[in-house]
Amino acid sequence: MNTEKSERLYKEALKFMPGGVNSPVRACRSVEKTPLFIDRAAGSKIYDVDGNEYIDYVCSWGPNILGHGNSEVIEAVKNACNGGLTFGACHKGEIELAQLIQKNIPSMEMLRLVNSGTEAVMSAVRAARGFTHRDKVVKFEGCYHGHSDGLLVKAGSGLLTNSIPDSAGVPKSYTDNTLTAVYNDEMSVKELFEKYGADIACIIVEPCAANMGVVPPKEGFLRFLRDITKENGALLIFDEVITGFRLSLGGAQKYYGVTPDLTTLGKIVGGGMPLAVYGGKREVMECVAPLGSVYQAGTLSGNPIAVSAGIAALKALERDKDLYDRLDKKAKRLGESMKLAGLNFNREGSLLTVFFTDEKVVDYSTAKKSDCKKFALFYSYLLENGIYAAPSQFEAMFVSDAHSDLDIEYTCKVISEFTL
Ligand code: HOZ
Repeated sequence: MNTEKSERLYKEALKFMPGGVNSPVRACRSVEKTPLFIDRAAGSKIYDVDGNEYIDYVCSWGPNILGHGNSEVIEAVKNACNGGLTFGACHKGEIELAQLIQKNIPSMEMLRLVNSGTEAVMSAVRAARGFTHRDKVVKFEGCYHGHSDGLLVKAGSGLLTNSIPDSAGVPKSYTDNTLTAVYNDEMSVKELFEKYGADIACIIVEPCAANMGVVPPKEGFLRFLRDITKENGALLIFDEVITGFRLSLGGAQKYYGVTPDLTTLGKIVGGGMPLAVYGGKREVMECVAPLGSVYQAGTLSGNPIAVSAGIAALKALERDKDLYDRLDKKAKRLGESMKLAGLNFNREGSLLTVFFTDEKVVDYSTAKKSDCKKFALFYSYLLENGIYAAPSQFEAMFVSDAHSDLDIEYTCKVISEFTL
């Protein structure tokens, strides 16, 4: 595989950006590789600047559920561009997108459009605190909720990948109100509520964790979180930045049948453009300015181009009644090939992660037992065989509707022949 041009560009990039990248995992350090520089992508494929073609299971870390460059999304974006790139003012598309979201995720009775998952989560937590007049937030070890100060505690994703325990630059006082519990462990949550119950504003959780690798919730875990928050006057926030419109059209809350008070969305909802959302119970959202005293704002919020992409993507998902079944079948096939190769993996819907530990991965500590050196070998093997996966043990493989049967069967063959 010739990657000369990528290597040259990376050297150049290193002069300007920390680690040569704009998001740490992309630096490929944990898999000891030079990042590939991408030239273009179409459908299920991604092409680097050296002309190598790969079947893409990163899908831009989730948004591309329809594959790259879906024609309806592209068309919508082109049309929107003709009308101007940003208004910083109200427009009709915002209402259309809000309606589409609410129709499919009815718990989002009122919502706000923002620009990134980090911003959505930060704002949702602020709304929860404002509504409850309480300060403490419960999060789970290994769950990643973006990079806002208060939530960078035992977070997954890039921090786990790069072995960064907690971020420097976050004053201790900023995380004093962040309590951590163990994912899938009810007792650890009960203990926090026994000790701090009256001060806990909310629990925030990835309903299916996907930033310590994919770790589905145990039967009854989300229901338990729903009950304990209700009993204690706290709110339940589902961070559905990854699972929203991914596990089902109604997100993880529909998939698992548990309704949170607040939800955050990102990735798919923007159709590949920077757009995210937070929302939920009307009475909570009415605390947000200008109705209430919880402040949150943004120049590019509701950006017309991003909104048009989101509308087109959601309409395409909504129209295609078999799409989620198809995704599930494809991911199931990939899982079968992993089984055939004797690999330990977790799968939920179209999200998968292979772990290199004999133990079942159910939380942060079992995820961390995975041998990252072995993962790096798996990653390189896939890449050499034209398969592009996330360069991190602690991220997910994403299946898209653009993956053809041929793509899947080829990938299955490659995976099933993997040996260490
Ligand atoms: N937090 C993202 C994955 N869960 C990282 C995305 C990126 O590096 O682009």
